Amino acid sequence: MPDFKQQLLDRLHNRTATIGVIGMGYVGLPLAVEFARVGYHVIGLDVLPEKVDRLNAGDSYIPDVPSETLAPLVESGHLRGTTSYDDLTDVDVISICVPTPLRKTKDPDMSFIITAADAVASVCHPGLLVVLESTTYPGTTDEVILPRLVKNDLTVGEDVFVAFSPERVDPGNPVYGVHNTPKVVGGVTPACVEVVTALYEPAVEQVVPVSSTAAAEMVKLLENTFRAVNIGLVNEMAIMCKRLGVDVWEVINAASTKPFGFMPFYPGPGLGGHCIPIDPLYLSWKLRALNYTARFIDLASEINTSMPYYVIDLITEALNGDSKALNGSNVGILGMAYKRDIDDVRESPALDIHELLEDKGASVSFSDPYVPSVRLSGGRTGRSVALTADWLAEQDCVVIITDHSEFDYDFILEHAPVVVDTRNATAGRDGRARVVGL
Ligand code: SAJ
Repeated sequence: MPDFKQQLLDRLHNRTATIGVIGMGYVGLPLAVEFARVGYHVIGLDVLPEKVDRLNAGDSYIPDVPSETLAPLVESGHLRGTTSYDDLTDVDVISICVPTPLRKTKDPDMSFIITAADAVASVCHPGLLVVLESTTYPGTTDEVILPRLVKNDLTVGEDVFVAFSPERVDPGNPVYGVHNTPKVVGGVTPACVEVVTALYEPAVEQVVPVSSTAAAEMVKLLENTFRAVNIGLVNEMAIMCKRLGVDVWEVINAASTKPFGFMPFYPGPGLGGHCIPIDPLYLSWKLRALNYTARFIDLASEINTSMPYYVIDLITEALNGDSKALNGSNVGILGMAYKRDIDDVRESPALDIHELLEDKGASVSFSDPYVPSVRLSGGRTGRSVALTADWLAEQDCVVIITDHSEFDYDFILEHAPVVVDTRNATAGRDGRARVVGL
């Protein structure tokens, strides 16, 4: 019986291993590049031909991966793209980096993982290591991935090796990337931990083994639930401070002077992005199946999803100050992205606020230098307008939803009649506009 573990370790140590990465998105492409940079031969698989074509042309579509980095790896043959699982037949490792969104019912959408797992099962062979990187509920690797791989009479830990390693890619982060972000790994067996550690060690500064795949899955959920719950807490603090007539931003900044035992989070118009609003709900969904209610997650989600409605109340309050009704007013939104200085609108609260304003009869437009257009309700396309003095003056109320660095806040305060500032972006500035804060 061949020693498949040693054969794989040898291939990893001498970089003759070939690695398949499924999902060439903001997680998979940076990972594929990092593997290729340390000498592995990598095949990046994606279902979108246009991504594969651009990858094979050395033309990056992920801002965190410069084409100057990608192109030489493609030219040297260390990285190539494909849309066919046939090309993964002989690889030594397969890393699954596919999306894990929510369905409309707020339940996990496991379809991407299941499709990938079934495809991997079709090319599974003795000596293969399969690593799931997609954020998911504890138990996914053991319950969804593993059964599909061992059905061919393969024994996990001897013939096939299975692990989970949460992706920790923070798009746009100028400091942390794949190489210098510690990589948590959990294997089905100790041999699985040994080979998955050998896989990442050349590419990542620090590998952090944990005792099981479920522990590794839970690590990522703790990280992002921590953020969602603390953002929910500070959003509720903002609501309470408003009732008390206290400036929540002053309170947070002063609390932040505590050199220990405190970590600042900031209130905002709601919780956007494809991680923080979604990942905790994978955990609460799993626990419901175990007859447990994850109350902190549910409460944080309730508060965070209520923030767009709270912003509508602030806009209504601001218009009332000028004896105007929301119905029939012009409202200008500054920023549609889910957080500053990026172009991503997934789950952005700005989309909810835009729709709520229109539902109440306001005439809504937006300006976002990173977001030229967005899909609005009813399949319409909304287009960003230029941030001009005329546009600002035409508004009955301007609302800052995303505090992009390139906005000229002095200019905004000079030309808008009233500003609802959900990000404290105008702090310390004066201008003609009346400002209503969160
Ligand atoms: N937000 C607040 N108040 C805060 C922080 C964030 O309202 O104090 C809002 C943001 O405006 C945004 C949402 O929450 O709408 C999410 O913001 P985020 O800063 O958590 O950024 P994300 O969604 O890009 O989260 C990613 C995550 N990375 C991974 O999952 C690998 C998260 O774990 C990182 O901690 C986060 O980036 C980061 O720190 O930048």
